[in-house]
Amino acid sequence: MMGTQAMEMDHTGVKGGLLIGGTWRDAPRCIANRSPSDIDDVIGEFALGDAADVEEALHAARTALKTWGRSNPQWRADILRRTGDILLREAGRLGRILAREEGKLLVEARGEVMRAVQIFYYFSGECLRPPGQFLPSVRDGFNVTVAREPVGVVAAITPWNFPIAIPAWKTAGALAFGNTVVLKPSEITPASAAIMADALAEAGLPDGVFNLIGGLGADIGTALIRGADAVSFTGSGPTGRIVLMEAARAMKKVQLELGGKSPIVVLADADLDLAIDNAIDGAFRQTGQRCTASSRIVVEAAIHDEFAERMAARVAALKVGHALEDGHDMGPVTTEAQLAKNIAFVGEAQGEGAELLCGGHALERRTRGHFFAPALFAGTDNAMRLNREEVFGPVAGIIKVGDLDEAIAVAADTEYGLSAAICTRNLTAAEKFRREVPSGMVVINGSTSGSDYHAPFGGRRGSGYGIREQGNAAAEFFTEIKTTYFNHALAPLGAGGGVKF
Ligand code: TXE
Repeated sequence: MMGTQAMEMDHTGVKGGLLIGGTWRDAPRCIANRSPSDIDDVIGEFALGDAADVEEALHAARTALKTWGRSNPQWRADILRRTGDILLREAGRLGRILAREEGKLLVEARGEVMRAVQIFYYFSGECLRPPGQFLPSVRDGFNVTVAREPVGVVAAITPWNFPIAIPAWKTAGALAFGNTVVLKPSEITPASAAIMADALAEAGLPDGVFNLIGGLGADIGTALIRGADAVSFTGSGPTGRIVLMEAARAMKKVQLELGGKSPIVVLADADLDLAIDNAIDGAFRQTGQRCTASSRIVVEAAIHDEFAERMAARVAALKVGHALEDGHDMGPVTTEAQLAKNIAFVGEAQGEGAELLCGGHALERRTRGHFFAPALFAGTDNAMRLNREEVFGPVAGIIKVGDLDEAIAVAADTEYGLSAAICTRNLTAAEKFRREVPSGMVVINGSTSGSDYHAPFGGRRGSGYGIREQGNAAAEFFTEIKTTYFNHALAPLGAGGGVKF
């Protein structure tokens, strides 16, 4: 059983290794995990695995599957519950590390840790609730059972924007239904997942059931996908397409959770204060780095000018700064590349004629971090690149529309389909929007972001592929169906006069 290497990682300079078969080990290559609030703050050095490490981790997971896959569900439930307990105990320290490595505010980071705790508790219960069926047979003497078996070894590939919640919901879901896991966290935010690995071990998870391979997707992605039985990926659209093609070639079960260009529609009858709160939450909370971010703000003409003016004043007043310091509304952008991308999108939108109401430039702060003034545009139309491609930063555009029908048409005119919100007091309008918008999730009078862990999460079209994550959808993805015909009466074939088929 491994030690508590990752648990001590809030001290700088501690190395994060690869976890293979219950043992942490070093690798010849490492990457420095630097805080985006202060690039001089090094959280640790993290190992970069290679394809040979992946092969070993897959072998360990396949060996462990023989016992874990048939284990007593109460045992699995106890381990997942204890993992939640340990993460809860570590919540303060883990929240700080998460805030340091990702850059979200401490309050947001603590919220994410608490979500991971809730996910482990939820899936602890799910161990005892795998779906199944007992059917009368159309053939005399037989009965039919439809049982769920683990898929096998699950490859979980996760992004940087939720460094503990996404690894938690993929891992806890997989383990609950008897699968074993090889997790590849984002190389940009590896520390939180390493702490989750330690929590699982402390909770009594047997060696090899959960393995962690840090590394670059381009180096190890293919080996991981080819060697696993199922692949659960969250990340960007382009990488998702690579993962999908690789998984299809090897005929692996695969689910993709990708980006979005989620609209929030504000009708003229909306509670404007609430609508502005929702739009700000959706577009700017967590530095706009959420796949469900509402980056298109679709506003009915009758209230457009008042809405734009009031929202711009609120956005301009948002305080941006170090994730660990009090008094800020927004932390830094997580990577230098993402900061450059945000700035490039702003420049291009201005070039296309959009009106920049506020923000859109890099900010100097006391520390050397990737700080960016949140940007709000008016005068945008849905054909602009700003409104077509995921920025993944605090950059949003207001689109003026004449009425509900036009709002729905604009909301639907995107290659994505993750989340969509409408703010209105009109029940009929809300229901029409709910029915007609082609989106995996719809929110009435709320933010496009934010979700419950016991409900399916995910999108359509360019936003997702395969079975949804979380809630009862998790059982669909993490199990395979086995239909059994049982001739309990030892009846001869054709007994009872039924048709032979
Ligand atoms: O994402 P990637 P990155 C968007 C966002 C961001 C951009 C790039 O716009 O600026 O993507 O971020 C692994 N085979 N989103 O580079 O590449 C990779 O190591 C297998 C939006 O972080 O999609 C990481 O663990 N795996 C998104 C994971 O895939 C590969 C969240 C995600 O990396 C791989 C994240 C390969 N060939 C980024 N190449 C959202 N909408 O939530 C990389 N990876």
